[in-house]
Amino acid sequence: MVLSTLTEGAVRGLDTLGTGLSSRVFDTTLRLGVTGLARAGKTVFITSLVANLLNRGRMLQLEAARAGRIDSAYLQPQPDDTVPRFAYEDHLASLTGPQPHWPASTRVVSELRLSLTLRPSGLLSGFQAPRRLHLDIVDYPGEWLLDLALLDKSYAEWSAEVLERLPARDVAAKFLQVLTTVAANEPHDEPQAQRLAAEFTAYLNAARQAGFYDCSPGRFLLPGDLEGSPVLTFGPLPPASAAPRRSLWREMERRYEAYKSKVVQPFFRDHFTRIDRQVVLVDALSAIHSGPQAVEDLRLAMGDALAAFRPGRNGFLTSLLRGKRVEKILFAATKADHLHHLQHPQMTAVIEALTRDARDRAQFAGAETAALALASLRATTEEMRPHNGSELPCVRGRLLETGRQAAFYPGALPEDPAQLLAPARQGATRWLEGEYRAMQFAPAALSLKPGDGPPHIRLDRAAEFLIGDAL
Ligand SMILES: Nc1nc2c(ncn2[C@@H]2O[C@H](COP(=O)(O)OP(=O)(O)OP(=O)(O)O)[C@@H](O)[C@H]2O)c(=O)[nH]1
Ligand SMILES: [Mg+2]
Repeated sequence: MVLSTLTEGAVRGLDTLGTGLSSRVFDTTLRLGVTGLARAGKTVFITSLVANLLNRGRMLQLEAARAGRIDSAYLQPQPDDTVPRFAYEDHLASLTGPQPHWPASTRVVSELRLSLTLRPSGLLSGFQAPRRLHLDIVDYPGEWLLDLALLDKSYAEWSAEVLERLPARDVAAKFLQVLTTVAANEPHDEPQAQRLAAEFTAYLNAARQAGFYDCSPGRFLLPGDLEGSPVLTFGPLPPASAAPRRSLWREMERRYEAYKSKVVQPFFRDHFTRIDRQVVLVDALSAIHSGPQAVEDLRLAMGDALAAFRPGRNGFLTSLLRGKRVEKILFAATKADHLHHLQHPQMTAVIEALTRDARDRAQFAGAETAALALASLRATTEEMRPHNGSELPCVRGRLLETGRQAAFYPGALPEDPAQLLAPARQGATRWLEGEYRAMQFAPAALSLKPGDGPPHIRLDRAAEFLIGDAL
């Protein structure tokens, strides 16, 4: 029975399903982590997934929904009292309200519990009690995974690595200039520390804007309620082997260590190690649009972030996990509604290639993995448009900037993703073969039939892979 694969199984006597009979309901809990780098599409994914599990009319590829095994679905108070609740109702209202708009960027980890009551199936179903699955969905920034690597690095090592990257980046010029004015061996002076940290944070944000993904420490970009606190008030300094006590260098080193023990370790202990299933969202199209360097950067960042899923390398994580591991990982290229479905296979090939190294390693660690292209909320329709005697597969939607309807062709994605990834690895600065355009669409105004969730592409397949075996 499926129960054996789940993490927590409990049998509780409950009066449910409105039968008036005191049925014994099997309760199981599954924790689904949803992550991805900034703007990858986490919030829209969770909102649409929950809306489509509550109203399952568009979830035909989710076998349990198609077969009618899901009796009911409802939101419940989550088990963790100190984690902010995922603002499902607000996000859904922005996406499906009378003036639909994308939800605001989110800055913290958040959580939501969706409970599903399930009808027993199979030969003995008449004798079996109904089951209930609590799906705890946890939204956390992918940047926080990158911080795992810090646990193995001393302040001097981390500083050296960061400083080595900077001279090649225009966005680092101001920080490097400030660095020349800082006396690392002099006694620590708080205004100086703050200036250094502020410039370093500004650099990280600018780097992120410019399409670089290796922007760690992750909490500098998403400080939440730690903003301004000493654990986020440090920056890299060149080596100072004989830095005296109470010097700026020593204080920066102390804060870096505090960041590791007070920010990074608690995240892995309290959130990461409890995840059973994981979806990693990737906005591959935006990276392709930004150019080869962004694609290569994305590939490297994915590799680093996913190192967390093969914990053997990291002593701290191994000891926390004690043999437990994530059972399934789905890599999903988001916003597939920017492409006509004729181009979806190419998009899937790109996401497979981008995450191949990481997937091979995660598989090695025992997790089942899959990759697909999806749109959490479909904002476009498809159309073929004549072009130079042939037909171009386009998508049509309302442009975010102007509000006008427009048809859009993003460019021909190659059949072989190596045509994108190889030049990116070799350091090309622009695509030779083709041009890729990106366009932002606004969510479309919807009139949903009763029983239907918001329109999507392959969200049901994603759900089938992630939780289908538990339903
Ligand atoms: N067309 C389309 N655009 C999408 C879809 N999902 C996300 N987007 C776009 O991507 C942007 C980011 O989506 P979010 O869900 O807010 O991404 P996030 O990962 O939660 O972002 P942060 O909270 O800032 O890290 C949205 O504002 C939309 O512009 C989709 O299914 N279709
Ligand atoms: Mg978000």
